[in-house]
Amino acid sequence: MSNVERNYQIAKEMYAEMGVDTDAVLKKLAEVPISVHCWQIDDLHGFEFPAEAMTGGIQATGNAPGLPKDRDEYFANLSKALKLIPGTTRVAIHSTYMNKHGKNIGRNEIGPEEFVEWVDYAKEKGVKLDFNPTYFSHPDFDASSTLTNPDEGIRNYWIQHGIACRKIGDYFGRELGTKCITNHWIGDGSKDTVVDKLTPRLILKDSLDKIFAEPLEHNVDACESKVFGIGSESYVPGSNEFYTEYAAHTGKCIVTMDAGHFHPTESVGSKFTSYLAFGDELMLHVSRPVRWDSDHVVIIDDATREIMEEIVSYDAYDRIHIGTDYFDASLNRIAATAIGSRSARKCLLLAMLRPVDELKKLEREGNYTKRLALLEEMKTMPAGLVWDYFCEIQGVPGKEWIRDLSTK
Ligand code: RNT
Ligand code: ZN
Repeated sequence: MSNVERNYQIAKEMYAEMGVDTDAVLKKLAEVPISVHCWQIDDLHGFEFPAEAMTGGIQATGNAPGLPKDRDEYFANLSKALKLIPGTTRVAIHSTYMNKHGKNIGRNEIGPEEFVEWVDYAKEKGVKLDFNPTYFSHPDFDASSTLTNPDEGIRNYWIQHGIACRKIGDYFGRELGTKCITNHWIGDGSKDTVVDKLTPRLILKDSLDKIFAEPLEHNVDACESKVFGIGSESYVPGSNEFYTEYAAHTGKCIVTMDAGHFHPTESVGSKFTSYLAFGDELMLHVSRPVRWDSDHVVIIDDATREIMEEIVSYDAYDRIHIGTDYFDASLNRIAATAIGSRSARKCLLLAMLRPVDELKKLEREGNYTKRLALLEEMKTMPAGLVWDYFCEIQGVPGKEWIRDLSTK
């Protein structure tokens, strides 16, 4: 028996005394998918216009060495990161990670051909894919106005991009035997006071109607809200209320909540049940907001723990889809991809290791003192020993991966 397994046996007994079956937890923990974003590996450069600056109110700051110099290095680095992430992993890619095979086509014209390598890669690695249209970082367009652009020609370009992307999502879903979530986020918004906030929202509604017109069997669309971005400090048409209403009224998409896209004191996890109460699904971008930035590497913090606790409390694994989203160029990018994804799953483990039925019972009985006492005692239980064993049985390095980390 390895040390890790022996430690696990001790932890297992301790959790059993608290009414938690750790073997069942480990089984479930391995199954719940986390959709790992592909863009931390290269600061969201992609392969289309890799040298261009990012637009659309987002920014990767930092200058760590190790940016992949070409496609091969990119995939090699992504593979290294995936090897460090235990549990069922999906990969979320952006349309700019396409391969045009030398063709001169715009984002409005892309199709499955530009992504065959990704499907091959996914099959080889045994992962599923999720997708994101890229309504930003385009040298010919100002990303502050895409699906809400008053210019019909420009707006149509982006509508066509949205349509093309969900067909690619449908292709991924068909090829890989699981629905692909295609997440639509636009950086549209305004730096300063807006007098007419309604017109952009009416235009956005119309654009989405056009994008989502055709039903697709293997694709689920999601719309990601945001409260503000760089250059869109005063107004963002694609707010949480807007997409929530759009999803509820049309049934054409689900809502994506990015943990960094709300007011600093709002907690994302506490919102889920309002959607679950109506039978709605949600997509998540697990991220970490710090001051103005919504995209620091995920860590084990209260906000992420609450997100996972809310999923576990209602067994909402099939209704709330977990994905990560951050880009920090100041760190070793392979490690950053692994750290955030591991921490997201560690938070899921911490949530699963709570005696949820007992806590709910105490709550029903109005025994709030015992509820609080139990919640607090659970926080110092040996979850790390369960995590180490999880990594071992998943064939993924535990803490020892840190030893091999050379780059700053
Ligand atoms: C931006 C959104 C969006 C992007 C990715 C790259 O604020 O969070 O999800 O981070 O599409
Ligand atoms: Zn996001």
